[in-house]
Amino acid sequence: RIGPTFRTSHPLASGPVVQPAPTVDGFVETFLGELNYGQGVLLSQSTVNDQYLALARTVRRYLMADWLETGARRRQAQQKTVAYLSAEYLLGRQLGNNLLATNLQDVADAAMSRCGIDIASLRAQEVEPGLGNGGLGRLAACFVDSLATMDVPCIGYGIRYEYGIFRQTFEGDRQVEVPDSWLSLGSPWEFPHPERQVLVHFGGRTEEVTDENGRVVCRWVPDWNVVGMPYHYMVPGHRNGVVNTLRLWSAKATQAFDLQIFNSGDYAEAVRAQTFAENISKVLYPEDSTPQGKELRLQQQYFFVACSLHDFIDNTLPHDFDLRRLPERLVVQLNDTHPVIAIPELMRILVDRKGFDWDEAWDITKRCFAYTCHTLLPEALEVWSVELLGRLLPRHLEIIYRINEEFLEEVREAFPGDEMLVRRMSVIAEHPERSVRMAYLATVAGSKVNGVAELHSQLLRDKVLPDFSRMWPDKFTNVTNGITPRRFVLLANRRLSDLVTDTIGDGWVTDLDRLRELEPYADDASFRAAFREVKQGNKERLAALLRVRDGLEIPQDSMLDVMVKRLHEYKRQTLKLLHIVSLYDDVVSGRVAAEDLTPRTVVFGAKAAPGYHLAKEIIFLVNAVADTVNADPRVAGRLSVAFPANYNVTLAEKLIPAADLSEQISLAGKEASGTGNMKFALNGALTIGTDDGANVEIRRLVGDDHFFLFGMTEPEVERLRPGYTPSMYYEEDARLRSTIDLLASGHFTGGDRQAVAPVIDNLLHQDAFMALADFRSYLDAQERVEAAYADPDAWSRSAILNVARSGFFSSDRSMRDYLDRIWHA
Ligand code: GL9
Repeated sequence: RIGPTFRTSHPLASGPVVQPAPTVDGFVETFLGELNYGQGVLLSQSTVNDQYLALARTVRRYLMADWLETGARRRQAQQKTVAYLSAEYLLGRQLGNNLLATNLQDVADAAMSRCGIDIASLRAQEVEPGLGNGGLGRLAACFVDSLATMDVPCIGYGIRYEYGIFRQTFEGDRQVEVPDSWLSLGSPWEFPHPERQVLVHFGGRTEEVTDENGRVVCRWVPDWNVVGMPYHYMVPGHRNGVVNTLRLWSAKATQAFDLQIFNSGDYAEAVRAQTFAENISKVLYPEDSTPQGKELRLQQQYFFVACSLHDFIDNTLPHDFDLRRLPERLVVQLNDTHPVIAIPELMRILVDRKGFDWDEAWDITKRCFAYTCHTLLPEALEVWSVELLGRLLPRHLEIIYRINEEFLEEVREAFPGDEMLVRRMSVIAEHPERSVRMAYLATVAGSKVNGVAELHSQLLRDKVLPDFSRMWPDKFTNVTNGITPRRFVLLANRRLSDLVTDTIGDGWVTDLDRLRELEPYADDASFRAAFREVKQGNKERLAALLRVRDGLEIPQDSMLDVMVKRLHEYKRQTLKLLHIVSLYDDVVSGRVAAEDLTPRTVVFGAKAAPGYHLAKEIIFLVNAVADTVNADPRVAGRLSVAFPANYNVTLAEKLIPAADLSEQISLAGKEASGTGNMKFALNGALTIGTDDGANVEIRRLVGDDHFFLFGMTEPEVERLRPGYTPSMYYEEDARLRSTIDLLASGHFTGGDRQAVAPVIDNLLHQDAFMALADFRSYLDAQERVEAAYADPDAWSRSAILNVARSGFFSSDRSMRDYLDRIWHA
């Protein structure tokens, strides 16, 4: 039905793709064309959504020319391509970023005002694609941005979820999840390519058959399938004419389903079967760090991985490509364990479909894959039960068994007589049920395994995969995470960007180390004053937004203290809450006069996984404390708490540039890296943080004097762990006792003690992440913060040095590290 590719020598077929003129006239003409012929409305009849869609499609036209040219150039060049496999991409809004990348911002502003349209209202119309949970998904989005900016051939592969991360609302202070139907008003940035669709199989059984050469080969006889439909997103480099591809797969029922509907007496049942197929890409799992082991999730993983490998091997490489040379043309980066099923899938393609013998296929496979681990929490390492995997992917299970058998032979050779070690290292776990350890499979097959910050990579070697790192010390490496300065400085913080560019030129945007040139200006009083004006402007912008978005009032002239990240016990939002309650307690108990409090506004942003009960209780408590504190005249103008709902990339872009203080207070050894921490430092907030994740590197770079360190170190945590008794801290620290007593009394919950019990009981009797042990040290550090904040000149000097010394955290640098240490592309 789709027909062959057009092959022609017609002169028009070899010319460049013509872009609309990058002038106000050209832009207006294209915009009106899109509005009239694309949307089918007159300007005089158009809604804001019509105008937004037409504007987006106008920008898309400019990008499309570069996308087509980049694709043609890449096909010619035959370079190694990075296939970034990620179940999540937390892209954020596209319009602003794409205008910035194409340098069309001013043209678009002028063009819209010529049409009598306020472009700001169109920007606000965009619903961000929330196709990720948090840091891991946002990291993937930063990485593809950097690779385009560096002109590295990369295809980002993932899933086009129909529903992204849920929209968070609060009802009676409790989180309520609303489905995120982000596609419902139109999705101007994507375009499907049905000619690249892929068939994906599931279920069934395997059998041995004799092939035409008389060899006994294995064959998978699946019993159902779905079609993967690719949707393309353009990933523009920063003003370099490069546009890379993000290829997201959507599941559709195959014709077999249609036929079944046609032939079936039970029409309704047949349609249900169709829905079943399309469920695969229906919704993003909102779990964070605690995989649920659900069958649909494994279906999603295999679905996008199978589509992506097929797409690359059969539709991207030249038709006559010799697959023995695959590692010269492809490197697959596995973003966590979610896409690890790609390893047996590539083996299956090579052995079962392309006729390679096992050893050769294994050699090729090992050279194609590398694996990034993003966690240290043991419960976050994915395992799939053999029962489920065998039922859904019987051939893959066989392949995994054989990989494991040969690997364990290698272990026995390297460490003879150590059967305990063999059992520990086996890809197949026997308890509590027989299951496949995906991180182990990735480590066995991957050419490299990396952690995401120095400390994390070290702990990964020492604690999570110690046997593997002993066997293959050279396999392990570190690449510290990074963030794109385009979105998180240039786009999010126009005021700071202008100040920086006026001072040192604009080279920093693609060479962030040049921010170092700002260092001398930290001692320049007029620069510090300008810097404070930038902060003040960003605070006012935030206040205006929160007023209309959430009906929240945040006082000006107060320290903006921000803790935004997923809600998780290890991140310790409760420690922050205890701090707030202790400040409040100081005033209401009369120990401290309100005038002596440093005026402080604490802003939280956090979603809890819908099934994570304790996290949801913590959200409730934060909201309850916020209500009480904000309504109490005794602390008015001195302490306030804001918890805007539905923290996402769009809100982050407004919050982070306004922050004075960045809260990075996880228990040491638990936060693999963090990336919010980097965004705050680059936007001139000072960090109060533990010795954890990338905080360690931030502190080393910005200097001890410009970072508020507190809490136990990772080894101290491990030493304290046996017999840790949180109630001891309650007994011994009067300030902590008074704080917890006030919380437990029901003061913040209208006298309801029951409502606070889950959080309080957990803190006093479990406290798995040792908030009470670090409480005293945290309060001391907050006092140092207050003392520092009292001297605006010293504070802004520190803030400027944070900016100047954080260039290392550009994701461009992360990408260089991946290229040098892992991809060799
Ligand atoms: C995470 C880690 O927890 C973070 O510390 C790390 O910065 C990011 C990116 O490497 O990866 N791993 C993980 O599962 N999440 C992370 O943020 N969780 C979510 O993305 C929700």
